[in-house]
Amino acid sequence: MKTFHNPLHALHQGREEMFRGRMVPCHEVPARLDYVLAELQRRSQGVLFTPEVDDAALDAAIARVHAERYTRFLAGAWDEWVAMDPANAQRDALPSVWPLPNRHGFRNDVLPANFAARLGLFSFDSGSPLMAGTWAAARMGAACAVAATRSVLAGDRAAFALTRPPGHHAGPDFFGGYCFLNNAAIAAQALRDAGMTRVAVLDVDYHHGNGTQTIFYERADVLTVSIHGDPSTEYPFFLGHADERGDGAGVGFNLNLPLPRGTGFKDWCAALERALDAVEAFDAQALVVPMGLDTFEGDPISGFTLGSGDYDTVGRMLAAAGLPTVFTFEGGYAVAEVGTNAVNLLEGFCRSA
Ligand code: SP5
Ligand code: ZN
Repeated sequence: MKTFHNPLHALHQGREEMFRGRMVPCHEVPARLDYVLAELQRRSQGVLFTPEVDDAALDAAIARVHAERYTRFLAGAWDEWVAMDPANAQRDALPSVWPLPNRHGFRNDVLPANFAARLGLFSFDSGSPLMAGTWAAARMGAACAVAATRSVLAGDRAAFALTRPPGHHAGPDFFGGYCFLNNAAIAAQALRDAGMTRVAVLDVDYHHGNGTQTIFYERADVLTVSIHGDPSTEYPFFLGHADERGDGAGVGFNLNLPLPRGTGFKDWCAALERALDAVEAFDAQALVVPMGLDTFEGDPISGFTLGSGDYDTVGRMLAAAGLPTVFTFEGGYAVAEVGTNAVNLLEGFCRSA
């Protein structure tokens, strides 16, 4: 399988995230991707590419999913942060005030002049630091998602976008959950734009793919399915329940399969069977898999108990769907094991594909 990555991912390197009133070291670190690369090379799994970027084509692919005022904000955010106070150059930008438009009637139609206010307007948590290289890294990640999509459109059975920062929590106009651009949604939309009439997204990250759900919630042409920790107790808390089925034309085209913290492989697998049944019933022409490895038993911030060997089975089950498949790299914070787990899944897929 071809893997698309870009060394510029390392420009995004947060120092600390807010957790329970304290700043704690970031979980989403560049070494995660390095471990995956090292394992791909060690096991000679596939071929590595760094995509050449056509700026206009990339910006167009991103604009199909994200609001213009949001990407304009991201592109200039670091300079504005430093302009607020030159001392900010030594600190990552984190939001600390949010408009909560749905619940309290705060307005989100007036763009605040104050940068800290805009940082809150375009985000939903204070765990996703933004720094000088965030936009470049996120943009190159999106380029990898587009390149993986092109390789599948050109006839490859599957391709892997080894993206950092991850993407599935990012919505049309907000970042959060360590995510800035929704690489999986960009891939799904690019597949649609290339003529695939029905595209399915099957999110296997521990956390609900709230950004992807929101992006496609009112559409019948992209089925979104997510298997994740029950949001009653697990991040991102405010979306991901089983009764969210879609809206308008999209009713019936979103499926959430929340599972309790502590779920092991047997029950997780039963959920994957249900997810794959939904993909089959939808008659998808292509599949996008936001591939989080934070379902692993050793993950420091998650609560399922999949073992390293189980990812081989996951890969084989995904391959059995028989669809052209784009993988994007999402969570997985047991850093030393994330390479083994990712490549187990990809190898399992390739052996069965
Ligand atoms: C892509 C992805 O997997 N995003 C997950 C974002 C989760 N963010 C909140 C995690 C808070 C966990 N902090 C635990 C610190 C304990 N030392
Ligand atoms: Zn996750």
